[in-house]
Amino acid sequence: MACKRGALIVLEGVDKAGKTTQCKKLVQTLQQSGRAAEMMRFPDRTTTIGQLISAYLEKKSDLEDHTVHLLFSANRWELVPLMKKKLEQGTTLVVDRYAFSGAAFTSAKPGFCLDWCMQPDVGLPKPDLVMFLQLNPAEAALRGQFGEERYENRTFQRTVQQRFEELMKDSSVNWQVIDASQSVEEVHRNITNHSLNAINVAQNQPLGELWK
Ligand code: 2DT
Ligand code: MG
Repeated sequence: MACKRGALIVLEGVDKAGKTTQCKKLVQTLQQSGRAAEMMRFPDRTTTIGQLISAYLEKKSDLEDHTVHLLFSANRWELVPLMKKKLEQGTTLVVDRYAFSGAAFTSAKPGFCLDWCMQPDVGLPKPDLVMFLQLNPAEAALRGQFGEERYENRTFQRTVQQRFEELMKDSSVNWQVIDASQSVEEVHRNITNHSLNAINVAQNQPLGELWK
């Protein structure tokens, strides 16, 4: 019998919501329970395309806005063969940001509509679960200053939040909103519960195509 596929689980949210911390904790918990699980993150700054994106985010280079948007998308597509292979082998993938960040961040720039921003990612492997770590701007501010990278400022993040809210209206995606203002352990418990459920459902279903 072919082995059951892993689930594609994505964590999204504005900066400071705790995505990276929670992704790591989730992978650890899944592994400790005997499940195959690995973390991925987008952008993946290790590839050739990822290095272009990284230099842009660090403000070491400037790229035209449409161009960098397409690079972020290409950075996901270049990892698709690997993602599919791992999922088929039964490994659950826990992903820090995905196409939703892609559409939310670029469409927060003047002159971009959400629909145009979504198009390059249409047909990517569809997440079985997308958890949005919800944190209001006041609470995010309590977690300290933003860093020095591009996009790390309060006005831009507010617009990004609004774009995420638009994306969450799409009921073809399994969105779960997680209250990220709770303690790290409480958030982790919540995320683990949703994930175990998604893993159970996904193993009997084919992998879907995003926004298609
Ligand atoms: P971190 O490495 O701290 O997550 O920051 N972004 C991300 C986009 O603009 N488009 C995308 O497709 C993705 C995945 C969000 C990465 C920054 O890059 C932004 C913050
Ligand atoms: Mg960041």
